[in-house]
Amino acid sequence: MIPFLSRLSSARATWRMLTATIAAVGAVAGSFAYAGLTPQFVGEPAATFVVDVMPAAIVNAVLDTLGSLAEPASFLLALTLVTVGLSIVVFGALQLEAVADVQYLAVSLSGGLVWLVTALATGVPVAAVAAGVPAATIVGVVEVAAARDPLSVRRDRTVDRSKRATLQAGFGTLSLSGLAYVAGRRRTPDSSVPYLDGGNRPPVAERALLTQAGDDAFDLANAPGLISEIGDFYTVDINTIDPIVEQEDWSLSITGSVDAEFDLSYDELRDRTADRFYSTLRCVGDDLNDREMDTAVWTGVPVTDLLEEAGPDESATYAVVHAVDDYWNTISREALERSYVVYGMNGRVLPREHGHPVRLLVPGNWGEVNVKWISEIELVDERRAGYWDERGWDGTGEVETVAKIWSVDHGDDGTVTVGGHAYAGLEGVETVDVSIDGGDTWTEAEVSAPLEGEPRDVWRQWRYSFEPTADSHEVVARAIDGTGAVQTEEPSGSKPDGATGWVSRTIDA
Ligand SMILES: Nc1nc2c(c(=O)[nH]1)N[C@H]1C(S)=C(S)[C@@H](COP(=O)(O)O)O[C@H]1N2
Ligand SMILES: [Mo]
Repeated sequence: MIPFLSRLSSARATWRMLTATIAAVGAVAGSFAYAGLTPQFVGEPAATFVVDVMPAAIVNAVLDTLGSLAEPASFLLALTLVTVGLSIVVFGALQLEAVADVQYLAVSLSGGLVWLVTALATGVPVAAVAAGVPAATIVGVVEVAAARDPLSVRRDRTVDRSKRATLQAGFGTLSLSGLAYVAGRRRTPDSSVPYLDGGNRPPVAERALLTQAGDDAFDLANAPGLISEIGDFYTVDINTIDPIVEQEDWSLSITGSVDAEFDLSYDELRDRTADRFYSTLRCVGDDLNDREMDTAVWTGVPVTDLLEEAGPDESATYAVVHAVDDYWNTISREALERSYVVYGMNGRVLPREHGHPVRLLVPGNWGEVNVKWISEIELVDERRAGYWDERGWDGTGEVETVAKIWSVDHGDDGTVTVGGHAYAGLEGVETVDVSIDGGDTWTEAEVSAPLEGEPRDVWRQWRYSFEPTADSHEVVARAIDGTGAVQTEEPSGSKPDGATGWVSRTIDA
């Protein structure tokens, strides 16, 4: 047999493959230890890739079946992909070494190639060293150990000798990966967010709103108050690892059908007169009684202030709002003119997962148009499909009215208190009706005081206590909005344009 072909024989290749996989795991671990969950981590471009290449139908099916597990699952898939990819690279280097028959060639080659691939994928050459070095080290350790092994004197024992070295390297890498995990966790940016003016509590104006909401809130079991805490506030976005945008690197461009396009820096935005207001967000994908609905105190500048400076054309009837994560969405000119570019949440700097440093807040409309990590507002003359429009959704307009039954509390005296949150967008919630007989008879629930201010886009809490007269009661709730319109009874799922119908729960006495 031709000598170099025998060196590529399958038995040996299997062990090279294993070495390559260990080196790839080491590279991923090294990269994580250095970068944490940031875009410099080699897993992040893979995660983006997973989301981008997966057909929309699959993404939706996965989200439906896995729910909140979808994100960790897609991250695991991304990590697997990246490990397989890098191990193919290292395997290539090992095979090349065998063909060329140059001892230790694969050490520098695999280190260099892993570095190159990581640098190209992340765009950060310096951080990519943290992936290249472990890969080279692991291949080096295996090769040196193998060369030292007395059995290796005889060429044909290559498989046996590398077996031992490879297994040792494998166990070593696994234990170091544990340390890398701990290190990477510590490098992941702190999710505790500073207060807006750098103090140790919210600035006065925000504090006043937070205090008011705190005073007016019902204390409902298993449900939030009138303000959702950062950390409890739901998050929905297309990213497995959210972008990190520094304030000093951020700018917003106003472009398209305007007299004068212009860019705005973070400092320039902060210098403008800001408003503070309550506003509720709800995802169009939120199931009827689910919890993708929350409220915060937001701090930001009305978009009309920026439009005044840009001078939009008469013909500009829509705006396409772009973001750093390649997400985009379209809203009507009318919705744009009631929007805010927001940089504060509950008196704190806008957190990373909610779009740091600046997002759009569109009072009254579904969550998906509230573009996070905003980069550009492009005025256009015709409506354009947004990210979710392209995936079969129709959720850029105003929200549906809903009363949730989130809270059921059995008192010691046998009374049952049910309650929850009701939201009707810009119309506001006027009252909530409750039925404990499946909708035959209705009573007005007690509702929390309406949080004042403009816009009026904020939920209210409701609660109702009753003495059970049967083993179980079918409790139904419906909201009535500020115009007197009753929440529609007609049931529909969330796709494409938001869930409708009345929430109903069977509650045992
Ligand atoms: N840049 C960007 N903005 C985005 C999204 C996104 O994926 N990327 N998701 C949207 C969706 S579908 C919703 S419901 C809201 C959720 O905002 P939150 O995560 O702050 O609750 O953000 C919207 N803004
Ligand atoms: Mo959403």
